[in-house]
Amino acid sequence: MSMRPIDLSLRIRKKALQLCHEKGASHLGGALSVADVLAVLYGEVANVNPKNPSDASRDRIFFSKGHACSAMYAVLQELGFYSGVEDKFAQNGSIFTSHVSHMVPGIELSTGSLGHALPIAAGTALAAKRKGERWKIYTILSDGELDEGSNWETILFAPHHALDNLVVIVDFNKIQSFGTVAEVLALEPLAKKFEAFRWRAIEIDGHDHAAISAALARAASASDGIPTAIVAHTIKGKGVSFMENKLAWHYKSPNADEYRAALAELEGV
Ligand SMILES: Cc1ncc(C[n+]2csc(CCOP(=O)(O)OP(=O)(O)O)c2C)c(N)n1
Ligand SMILES: [Mg+2]
Repeated sequence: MSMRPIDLSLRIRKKALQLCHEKGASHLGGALSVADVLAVLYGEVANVNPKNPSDASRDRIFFSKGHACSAMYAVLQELGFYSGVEDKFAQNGSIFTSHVSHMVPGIELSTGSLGHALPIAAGTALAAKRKGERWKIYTILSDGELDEGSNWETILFAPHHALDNLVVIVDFNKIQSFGTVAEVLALEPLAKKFEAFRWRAIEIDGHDHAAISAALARAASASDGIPTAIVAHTIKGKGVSFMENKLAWHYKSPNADEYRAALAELEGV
């Protein structure tokens, strides 16, 4: 794949905004925080094929924070996996459900009940190792979902099985649904926790495309038996000043005025 991440991230943000506005959907803040990670991963790094989404040699990308589906549906449409998501999103009978669905081409796993993708990703990574496969397994987690014990079981499991083909990216935007991560259940020092569990931890600014790219390159070249965790420091609502770091934009859907103002800001007009 190659689409310039700088263009792709803007297109993801605009499409996520549009989907949430037009269909009255939630979880825009977490879609905006993960847009740059998705833009670099899909635009520059991942081996995925829109013409053959189930190609056996593809990289597997598990989007665990399934509530932020607007960003995922946007990036896959930009890559050409399908068209017309604007009409179908969040409609009765549509495959474009308001948490990601595996019925959608390019989505590996239906998620939304937090804490499920990493265990499945690790099992996939173990199977790939045993079969001598060279493709990679990426899992995008939210920070709030690290409250789920299933993740920590898997964080223990992966280095034990030398799963250096497994890459976790944590969208560390510091906010969950009803409060900050620090208030609800503190995670820091998160990178040190991964290291204590024998992971390679790389801490980056999750909006810096060069940093995301370098971290993913380092993860992809690993052959030392150590899984990689990229702790991506991000801002919930990134790109729209009145949404940034605001808890309300976890659930709020932009009304017409908010949509216009947000779009104008993203377009720099
Ligand atoms: C198992 C489970 N419990 C509760 C929820 C309800 N819920 C939806 S989003 C969310 C947390 C949102 O915060 P975070 O996980 O940090 O996501 P992000 O900030 O990336 O949007 C919760 C608790 C859920 N989806 N799954
Ligand atoms: Mg969060």
